[in-house]
Amino acid sequence: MSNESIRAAAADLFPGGVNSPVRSFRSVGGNPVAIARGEGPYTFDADGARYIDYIAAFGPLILGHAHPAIVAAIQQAATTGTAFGALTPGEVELGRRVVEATGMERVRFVNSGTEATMTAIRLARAATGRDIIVKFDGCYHGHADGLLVKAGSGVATLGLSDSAGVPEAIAGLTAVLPYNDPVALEAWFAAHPSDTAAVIVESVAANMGLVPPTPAFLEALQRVPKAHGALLVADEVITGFRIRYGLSNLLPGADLACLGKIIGGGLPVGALGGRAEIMSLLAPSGPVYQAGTLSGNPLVMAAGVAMLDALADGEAHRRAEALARRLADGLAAAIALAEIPASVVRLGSMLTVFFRASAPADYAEARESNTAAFGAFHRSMLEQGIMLPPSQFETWFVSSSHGEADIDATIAAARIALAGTRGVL
Ligand code: KE4
Repeated sequence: MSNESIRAAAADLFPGGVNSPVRSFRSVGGNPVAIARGEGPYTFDADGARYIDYIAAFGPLILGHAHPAIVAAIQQAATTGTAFGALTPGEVELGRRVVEATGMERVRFVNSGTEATMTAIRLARAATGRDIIVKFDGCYHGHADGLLVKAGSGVATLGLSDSAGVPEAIAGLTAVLPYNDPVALEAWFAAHPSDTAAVIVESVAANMGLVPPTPAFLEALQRVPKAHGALLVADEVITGFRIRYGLSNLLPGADLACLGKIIGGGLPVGALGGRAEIMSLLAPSGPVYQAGTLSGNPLVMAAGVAMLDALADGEAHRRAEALARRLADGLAAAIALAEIPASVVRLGSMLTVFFRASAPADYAEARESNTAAFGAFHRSMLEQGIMLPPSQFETWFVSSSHGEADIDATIAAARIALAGTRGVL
């Protein structure tokens, strides 16, 4: 099948022709390609075209595509069965590694980041006896109803539904504050000192493009909720095991942390964990119900163990970060040479090119980016064999499987693609 025939068939099967909206390429224009296979830093579409890939399945593939150790682990696990609906050795193997790497006292495996954050919020509400949740504008925590909420009219007001089908009654239990604004967080708790169950935040915002937290914001996140009896939930679905082996260490004071992506080696996974006194509230040890047919699935656990064992010595992180630094530096030089109003933000092996003269500090500034220019840039890069995440508000991921030649080819392609954006600046 070709890209075109797969797109045509998919249009008759799936809403918008995809199984996750961002894959539609709607925000960058052009037609989505169908990826038939991946190998190391490369993906190959149904027409056989090769791309240097920076989507990395939106984060899990820090070792690159089809890593031999992960493929072998999945193949081996599959020979003994694919699911049992019972406790399995693989859960203990991955659970032990996650607990040792993160300092969590207890962990619960689920099947997606959405399930992890949804459960963490339910747990926080049970632990505090409170209903209100605080999130931050531009942060994404999956598609649970209470998290599809946009900022209300004022900073200290409750949120409004950000998706059809989410009742205002549910959205009204979530407040949305500006990211990187410790004063707004202080103001929220001054106005609502005792009715907030939890604050949930991406340890590094990567869903408005990459917008790192300021030290003042990190300090307020770990002080203010706690001072008012609320829990802090660190969403490390992207950053967990991405920046280092374990949690990012940016929010060591978090009461709960959510994981996903990397710990499943590219298979469907999520996890939440924290102190035993909180986690013990989860069924069957406590009154907070949560369940999952395929939670702790043996193939996922095997892939996760292979992934974490390959990351444990830190070498893959060091290599991916060095390559990302080379890429970010090259892109910044190309932007300066082209005199284009764009900026590069990098943290570890993650980066974003914002079509905005300076790096944004929050979502309001990120939204000032020229998305038409990003679309032109994305299409040109795709034509030159470089696969970028199809949105200005996503993050690029560099893997340990990329090579310097791939990075240099990407920078060369960017020089051409940047020149092509002049028509839409
Ligand atoms: P999933 O339910 O998609 O496994 O995870 C939700 C989630 C939770 N927390 C963070 C910080 C996340 O970034 C995500 C999901 N990330 C997006 C891309 N930024 C997934 C891609 C998609 O939606 O197709």
